[in-house]
Amino acid sequence: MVLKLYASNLSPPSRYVGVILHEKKVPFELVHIEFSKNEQKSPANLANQPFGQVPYIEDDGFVLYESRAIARYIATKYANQGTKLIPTEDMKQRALFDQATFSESANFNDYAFQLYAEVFIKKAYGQIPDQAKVDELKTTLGSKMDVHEQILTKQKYIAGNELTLVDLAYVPLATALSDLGVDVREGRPYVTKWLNELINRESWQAIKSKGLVSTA
Ligand SMILES: N[C@@H](CCC(=O)N[C@@H](CS)C(=O)NCC(=O)O)C(=O)O
Repeated sequence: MVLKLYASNLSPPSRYVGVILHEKKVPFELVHIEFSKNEQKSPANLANQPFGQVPYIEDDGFVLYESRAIARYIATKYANQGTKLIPTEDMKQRALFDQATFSESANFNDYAFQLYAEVFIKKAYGQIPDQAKVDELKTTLGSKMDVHEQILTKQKYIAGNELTLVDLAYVPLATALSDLGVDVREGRPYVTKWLNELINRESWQAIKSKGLVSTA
């Protein structure tokens, strides 16, 4: 049975899962969840995602939520097709990949998502962003991105010299923020080179141009 992705185009983690499915050449059926109707909190969706959020997947009766866990599952299940994306052979490479995974969540996503929520989501719901909070988040995110810049002077990608799932996790939120006028590339040549390479990948270009759409 074809894999089902429950997701919204407004959701950066949903778009991340779309990118990974594309990279791994896994066809999927999109089940669009309409935030304006609060569909994510319907009894059926809460039964699958108890926090009432997207994305989640259903794969032959197996339900999984949390975008990074979904990405790992897909990259592991389809290890022999598409882009590799997880170091499998070397224990230390795998540990560095884990380090990068948790670091992306703590040192990028936590601040970048709060900023996205404060600016984009509040505006979408007719609320006024708290400018002091926006400024504080921009400063903190900027200092975290300065550390990313240092990391990328020493290695090509976030977990080492090979592209992994972690690099692609940055793209949906970094580009959404750039559209809102907060470009994490600004003044950071190594971050710029790294992010531009990811943005130019076919997987992101497909999601960017068509949005999340069924491919099965
Ligand atoms: N850590 C989760 C985050 C999921 C998340 O925050 N989803 C948001 C959209 S980006 C959502 O469904 N919000 C609707 C709600 O909370 O009601 C992941 O990576 O999958």
